[in-house]
Amino acid sequence: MKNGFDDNFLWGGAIACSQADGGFLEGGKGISTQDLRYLDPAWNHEQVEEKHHNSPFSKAEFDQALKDMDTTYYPNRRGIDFYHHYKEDIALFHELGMKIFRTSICWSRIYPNGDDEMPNKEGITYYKDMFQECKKYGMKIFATILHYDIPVNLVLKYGGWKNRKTIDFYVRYAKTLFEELGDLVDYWLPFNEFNAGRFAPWDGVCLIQDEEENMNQSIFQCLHHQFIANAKTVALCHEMLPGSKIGGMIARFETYPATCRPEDALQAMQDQQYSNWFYTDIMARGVYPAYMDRYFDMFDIDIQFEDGDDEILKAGIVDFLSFSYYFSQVSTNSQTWEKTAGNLIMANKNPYLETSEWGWQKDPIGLRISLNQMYDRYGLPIIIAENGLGTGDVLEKDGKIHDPYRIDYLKTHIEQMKEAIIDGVEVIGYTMWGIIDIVSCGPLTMDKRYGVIYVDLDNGGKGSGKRYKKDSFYWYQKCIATNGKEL
Ligand code: BGP
Repeated sequence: MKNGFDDNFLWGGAIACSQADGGFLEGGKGISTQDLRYLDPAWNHEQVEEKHHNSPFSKAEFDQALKDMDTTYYPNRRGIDFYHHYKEDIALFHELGMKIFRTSICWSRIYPNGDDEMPNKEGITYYKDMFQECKKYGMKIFATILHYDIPVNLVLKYGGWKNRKTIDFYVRYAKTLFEELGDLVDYWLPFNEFNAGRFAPWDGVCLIQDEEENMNQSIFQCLHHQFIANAKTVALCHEMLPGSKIGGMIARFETYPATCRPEDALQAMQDQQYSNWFYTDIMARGVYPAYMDRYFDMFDIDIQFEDGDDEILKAGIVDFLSFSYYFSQVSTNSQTWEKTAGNLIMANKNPYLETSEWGWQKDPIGLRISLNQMYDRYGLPIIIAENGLGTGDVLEKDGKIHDPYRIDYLKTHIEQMKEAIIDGVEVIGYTMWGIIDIVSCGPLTMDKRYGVIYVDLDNGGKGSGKRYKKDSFYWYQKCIATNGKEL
């Protein structure tokens, strides 16, 4: 029986380029869809999340965002200026003792418009330099090929993921990465949170909403194109880079029944199928699962396959699975299922769990459940690609940040990860989310900080940009140094 983390367990941290890099339009970069998410001063955080995370852009909003580019503040264009600070930040990751660094590559740095004849050399050089900086310290690289941000031109000119041509542009982009960065990257991840397309249609599938369209049909047709792109990229990686590992990822929504009534247990099972298993079944088994037929009928979804799609999916089985885990949720009762199915279900609060200031319910045991269920289902190695607590933190006058709440969150979740390993689950790595404070994805704010490293920037991008080690930095440093023994 395993008794915890083995010696080559990959302790690390994760960020995403569109939330961290900044360097907007520098180095030959084109405009990406994540550059267009703006903050209207009249909006509160929930409205920002609703407007540009949970729902697609309307055509009018999209045009407006393009028009107002120079007069409105767009947090993702500044990020935390990782683009210019990466040497300093990676030195801090090394000081932490990190074994692996997960970040995403910005498609519009490599192909500024997505359909360019040739790749942008400056973009490739940036990633070579940045990844080599990690290698200097012996860190492995866990590279997300697409973390939501596609070149805006692909949406404007081709309709983005609605158009099968985007599959070809994506696979060509991935091929260029394999050619140029294949000797530096250890773990590849084609898509961040595959199921984001369902619960965050702007982020996940970059969808522009036309009035008359059946949104569910559009979302799942886009997801099908992404499944094909994913499978083709997995097969290409196996062919071009036999020594590398390429995996799949979802946002894991561990879902409990509203009550022990059989109807509610059935509801929770279906929510797990529609929110979680649908996506990993295709990436790990290569076929659409039969239980989705009922779902597609219910929502008038008729996915258009092309000849050969079935074979492509079967040939694109991933080497590992990963997921982001922040909270668990309680399934809605069966009466409201039609409205929430497959969506982020936050309708019912779990009375046994504490809720964070951002409304996410902290459930370390839920992580252990998720790990067991995913490993039992597929038997594939698992990396926890994101886990962390987003909160407001206070920079004290003496430069310290006291974040016992974050230490408690990480400690309890790492303890349960260890229990899962003792349960027999092959967990090979943990890249804590937001290892350094970055712009939060949904609410687009610096008020929801995840890092063990504080960045002195506020929501308007103002501040010194200076980095500070929080109390949790020293805690995580000791956790890594003792390989999870001292928590
Ligand atoms: C996931 C994304 C990350 C990260 C995380 C936390 O969906 O993969 O980009 O942001 O959510 O969410 P938030 O930043 O909205 O708190």
